[in-house]
Amino acid sequence: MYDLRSFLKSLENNSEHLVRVKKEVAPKFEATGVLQKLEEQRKYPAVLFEKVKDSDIPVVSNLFADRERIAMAFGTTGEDLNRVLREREANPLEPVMVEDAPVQEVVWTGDQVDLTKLPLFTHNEKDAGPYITAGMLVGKDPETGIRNVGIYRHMLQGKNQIGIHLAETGHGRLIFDKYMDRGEPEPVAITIGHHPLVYMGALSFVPYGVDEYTIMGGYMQEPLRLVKCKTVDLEVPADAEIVLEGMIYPGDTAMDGPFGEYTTVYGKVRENPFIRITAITMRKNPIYLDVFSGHIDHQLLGGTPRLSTIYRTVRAACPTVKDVYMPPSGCCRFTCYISIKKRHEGEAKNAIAAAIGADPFIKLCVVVDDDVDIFNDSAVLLALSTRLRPQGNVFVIPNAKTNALDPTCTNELLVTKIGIDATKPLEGWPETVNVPGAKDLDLSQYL
Ligand SMILES: Cc1cc2nc3c(=O)[nH]c(=O)nc-3n(C[C@H](O)[C@H](O)[C@H](O)COP(=O)(O)O)c2cc1C
Ligand SMILES: [Mn+2]
Repeated sequence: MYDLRSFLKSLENNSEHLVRVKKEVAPKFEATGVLQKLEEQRKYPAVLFEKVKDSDIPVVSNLFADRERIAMAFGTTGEDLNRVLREREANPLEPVMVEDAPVQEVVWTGDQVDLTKLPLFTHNEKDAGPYITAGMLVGKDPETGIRNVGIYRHMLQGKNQIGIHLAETGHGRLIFDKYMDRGEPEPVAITIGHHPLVYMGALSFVPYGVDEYTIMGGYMQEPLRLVKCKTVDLEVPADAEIVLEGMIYPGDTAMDGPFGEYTTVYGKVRENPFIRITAITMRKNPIYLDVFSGHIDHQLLGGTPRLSTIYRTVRAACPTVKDVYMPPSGCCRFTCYISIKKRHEGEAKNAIAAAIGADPFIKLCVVVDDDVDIFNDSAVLLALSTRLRPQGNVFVIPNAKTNALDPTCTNELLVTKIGIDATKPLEGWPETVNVPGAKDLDLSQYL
């Protein structure tokens, strides 16, 4: 059975991946200060803050800040993560309903609802206030009844009120617009704290109409356990830590932002809808999960599961694609590296077109040969330095659609995209240096 605490347990006594802070920390800047300091030292453990000021609930953050740790959640290694993701995504499982749910051991409704009792962090200096950053929001298409899950960050706006920013690129926006067009309120529920595979499923880049709960089941290789909500007609993961239930009413808006985004800069203030919280349910001793917004925790969480959809689309254009990666140096969204075993000249360009078509966030797409390690920025830069012949191999798509948060985007949603074919020509290219026998040499015999 998968939940947040079982995963934390698996990391116990592994200080590279989990550290505990016993000293009390302030939820505003002090906890995230610890995370930024670790980041400056190039350390990316999950951090369990045992005591957060003014709350009885401990907080875990930075859970997704390391690709190797995400792979551990899948029971594999970083090297094999993309393959495992793709395989499991292709085998979704329907969730099952249960009656008794740990996440409903405690139920607050009506006047009991008080979000200020939760240890919400204020992350970065210019943030408008505390934000919920690890909430998986479920909604239902009002026409088909099909569920959709995604992560949407929420500004704390009152005891029972949080904001919501629904980007034009997300399915959450499509559902919201359908309710508003009908003039009806939208019921929603937000899950905070669960196993990393459940989060990966929420961020999987599956088409509209695919219920992300089935992808979570695929990732876990067992059905996700769901329970009915207390105040809205929706289902939430039974083994979660905390759930917020609520309604978005037509016309309800409030100012939201600025907020530090995955782009590493602040997103601007917007007039956004808000959610009226009708219930908070939780375990008896819940653990609150936070995502360190604007930092690698946020980037890897969002960027990792997208890679399987990009791969699948690129593979249709170029069957010999080896792998795809969106590195943290591109915020895990804007830059995409693709390695291929080139069979025909021009194939790399088809691969680029497919990747840019698959994911509107990609702005710079580089294709290299299969001997280049795309998980290593330096190796890709070496290929750009030694193999790229820019004439005819760099192309630009002016004014294509992107995500509004891209700091270079104009006119709300337009950005210029660049494709680079850095593969060597099939004929007449010099060989790469190599010392014969070095691969199998046992260094302990010599040093
Ligand atoms: C920590 C985190 C916070 C996010 N916050 C938002 C947000 O506030 N608004 C938004 O539109 N997308 C946000 N996203 C991106 C969406 O979760 C992502 O696009 C997801 O695939 C949407 O799923 P859906 O299209 O099925 O609704 C966030 C992602 C992460 C990892
Ligand atoms: Mn979706």
